[in-house]
Amino acid sequence: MSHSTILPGECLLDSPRLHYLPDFLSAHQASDALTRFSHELDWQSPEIQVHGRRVRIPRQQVWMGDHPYRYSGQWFQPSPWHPLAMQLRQQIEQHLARVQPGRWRFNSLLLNRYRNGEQRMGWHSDNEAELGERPCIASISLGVARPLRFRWKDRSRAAFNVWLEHGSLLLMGPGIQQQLEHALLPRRIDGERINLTYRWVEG
Ligand SMILES: O=C(O)CCC(=O)C(=O)O
Ligand SMILES: [Mn+2]
Repeated sequence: MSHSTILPGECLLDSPRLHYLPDFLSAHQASDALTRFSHELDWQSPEIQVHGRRVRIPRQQVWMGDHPYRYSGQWFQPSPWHPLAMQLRQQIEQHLARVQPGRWRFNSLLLNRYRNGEQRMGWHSDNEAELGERPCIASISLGVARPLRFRWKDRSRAAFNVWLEHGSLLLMGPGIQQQLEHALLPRRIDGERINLTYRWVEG
């Protein structure tokens, strides 16, 4: 049986696996989470080193988890777990345990906040050494829908967009970070969006 028949939602790629569940959270749960995270977290726009220059990231972020995390060559200390972020982590883990026991586990979370369509994240893959050999990442989106653009590193196939809707869950399975890059490009879209990417970081 293929994953797409076990797990509700849309299997966008089978191998490596990219799976999209549009209604992972109810509309009410998603809206409540958007309000709470935008008000209750200490959002920061740190400076990072890009081609030898210090530039402020064009979005806000909060890192939560059990270990320090390296991002764009810089180490970040995690904030304590917000109870709602922990609850959503358990909701994802319980959902995945039913379909793939033992495969998915998360001890860290990067939250990104894009206040408007100008705010963005450039091309990258989440393949830092501390994420392990074949990282699995679960990503919840809240607020205005925006497209996450994917491209193959070897350009063997066409780039494509995945529109990440309010309350959706995107699962990036083993191989996705090795074979593809992704970006949240600027768009003429009004409204705020918050994204939660749950990861496993080796301690
Ligand atoms: O905002 C998004 O959906 C993308 C976030 C992302 O790629 C990341 O946190 O590594
Ligand atoms: Mn990413």
